[in-house]
Amino acid sequence: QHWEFDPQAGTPEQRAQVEELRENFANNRRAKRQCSDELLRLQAADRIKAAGANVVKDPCVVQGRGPVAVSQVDHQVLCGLKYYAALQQRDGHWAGDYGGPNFLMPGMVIALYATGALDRVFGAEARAEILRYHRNHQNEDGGFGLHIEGHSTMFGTSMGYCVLRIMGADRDDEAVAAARKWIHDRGGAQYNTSWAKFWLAVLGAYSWDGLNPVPPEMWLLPYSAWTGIGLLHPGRMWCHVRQVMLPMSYIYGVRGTCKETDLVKALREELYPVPYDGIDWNGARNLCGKEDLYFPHPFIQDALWWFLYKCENVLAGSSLRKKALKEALKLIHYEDESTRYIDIGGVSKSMNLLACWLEDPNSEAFKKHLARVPDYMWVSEDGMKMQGTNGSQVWDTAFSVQAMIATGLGKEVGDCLQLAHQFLDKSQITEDPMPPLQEHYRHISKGAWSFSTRDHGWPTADCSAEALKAVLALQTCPETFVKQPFLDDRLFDCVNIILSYQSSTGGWPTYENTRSHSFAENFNAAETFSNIMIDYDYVELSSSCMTALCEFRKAYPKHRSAEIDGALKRGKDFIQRIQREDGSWYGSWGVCFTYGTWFGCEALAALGDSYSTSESARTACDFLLDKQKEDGGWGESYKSSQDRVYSQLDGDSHVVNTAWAVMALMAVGYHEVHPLPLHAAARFMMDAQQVDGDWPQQHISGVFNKNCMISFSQYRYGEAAWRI
Ligand code: LAN
Repeated sequence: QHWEFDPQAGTPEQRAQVEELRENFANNRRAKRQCSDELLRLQAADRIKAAGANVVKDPCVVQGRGPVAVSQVDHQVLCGLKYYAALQQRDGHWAGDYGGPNFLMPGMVIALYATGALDRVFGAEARAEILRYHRNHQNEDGGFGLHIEGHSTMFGTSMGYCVLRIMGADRDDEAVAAARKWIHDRGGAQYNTSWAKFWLAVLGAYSWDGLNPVPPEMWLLPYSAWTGIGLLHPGRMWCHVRQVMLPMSYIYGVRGTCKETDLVKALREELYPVPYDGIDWNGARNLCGKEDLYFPHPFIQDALWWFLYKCENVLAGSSLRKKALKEALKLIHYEDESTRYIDIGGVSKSMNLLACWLEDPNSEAFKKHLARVPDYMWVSEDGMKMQGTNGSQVWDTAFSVQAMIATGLGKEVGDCLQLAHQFLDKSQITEDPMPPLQEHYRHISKGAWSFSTRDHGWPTADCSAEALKAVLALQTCPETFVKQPFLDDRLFDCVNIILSYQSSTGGWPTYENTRSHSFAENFNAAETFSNIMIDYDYVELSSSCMTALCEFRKAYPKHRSAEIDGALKRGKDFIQRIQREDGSWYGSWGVCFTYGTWFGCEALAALGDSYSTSESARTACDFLLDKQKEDGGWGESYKSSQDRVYSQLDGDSHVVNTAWAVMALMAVGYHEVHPLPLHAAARFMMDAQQVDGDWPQQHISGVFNKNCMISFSQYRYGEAAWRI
């Protein structure tokens, strides 16, 4: 419904409100980059009003320094609960803005432009919203960041530039001119990351000769680890990277390029301060702007590219290439079919769509792809963006349910929880992808949940675990009478997949078992991301899986009990082994040490450790206490994720970091020994709650691959406030 957002819909007052919101966002955009999805709230305005969620704060509680009054906490929690319940969607999930990265929409726009299908997918309103987004997120220096809060980069700016131009902004438009200046001041768009070079080559505004090779022959390498080279087989790489390399290698192999339109010719001239025809493309292969360079290529990688570049003349047009392209297409179609043309993520979606068109512009596959572009789109007050995935439906619903039940006020929102249960029921993946799995490098899926929807269908360890916890909580909570509980077998299937994911280290990875060695990271060609080549074990994933297994064991003490006990023991060893000396854990998917430490503490607590009994728990608490800010809350900057050192946020604390820190401390019982720091934190969160029951949207909270931030707009609903 957000995709179809119609500016003419609603009453005149609502339309005026929309205009005001958008104006406010544009005016404040430098202070607050992540939008708070006001449009979503406006849509739910009637439901929110009916829920009667107004927060009236007791001034004594808010200003006083002593313990917070329980009655006031109850009141504010209830307001938050009613407010949040009113935001639930009709099918039972919670929807939220899952934007943030700035490099996703450009890929889609370029792919659609190249196929000539742009107008079929994006009508005039959508184009206006895409433009609005890009104008809103342009930095003051004229450039665009890798993500909405980041400093300007060549990747963001050159891609943003193409979108502005394709969407109809002309050469002299103020935003266009400022972006062009940013690019020219840094030597031109050839100082770019490999992914940007790829998209520019597709557009015809960069030469394929200026790209390090992405030979499709990689799919024909031997897979066996014994061969040595097999450890670099793409089938062993992290699924996200694999699914990007796949269509990229096909498009590279056929040199899939947009036809030479006037706009393409203009871009060749506009993106470079030097004549396009005079550019030394071979020399440009390894150029990358300093603003973009997060992971410089190791020497061994450049040596490989040099060798493959030499081979390319022989490979292009050979029968081996034909065979490799056929293999790549087979895998592309498999991914499309098994995800109902959604694909695993926003980068590969655009590339697979283009690959299908290149194979046959009239194909069914291409039409099916077009039909599922809207799944990735999201309209908010800052405009229309493309999300990292087709949403975060299961993930957000699983946490929302757990938070609501943790308040002890579940009966106040009984219908809402019932509906959420139905959503989780419908979204569990009940079968594996088409066989043979191994030939397509897929893990089992039966019993799992994906991060977004069942159609998407890629199983994730922690999404399965958190959804399992939510289902168990709903089915065992005395206040929520679930009408149709899951059959035991479905829960057993979920446990089966959780167990199947555990690594020999004792930890849990994201989507698949780790299949290669971190040595493969030497061949990470994406200069902006780190730790992308293989699936690693993470504290967050391990903790989610361990806490889920603990909950499951309580409900079904006899099912695979020895295996579960063993898995938990190995899991605990892993968690303790990766705890840092200062007591913290580095969080890879949220910002950052507060996020990781929350998961670390939850895992310890589930296995019986507490502040008073365990050294690990004690050092973790000491770490967190050391970071508590004067206002009682916690606030961590995304710089922590990039630099891997704790970095305080300037100014006020952040409600999301505060929630994580409070949950971590309470999980291990810190409050039973020292309650006052938690009262101060509670006061901060209560004070931050808005009159309608919501919490403010502050800085961006999610991250991937160390360097790119992503919005998790639902995190702000203050789970900790409810739990307190
Ligand atoms: C996500 C989003 C959710 C996230 C959690 C469930 C929070 C995490 O615990 C496990 C990993 C996972 C599923 C995850 C993996 C990487 C994703 C899919 C993303 C961060 C969303 C976008 C990102 C994807 C890789 C973006 C495209 C960029 C590439 C480098 C291919």
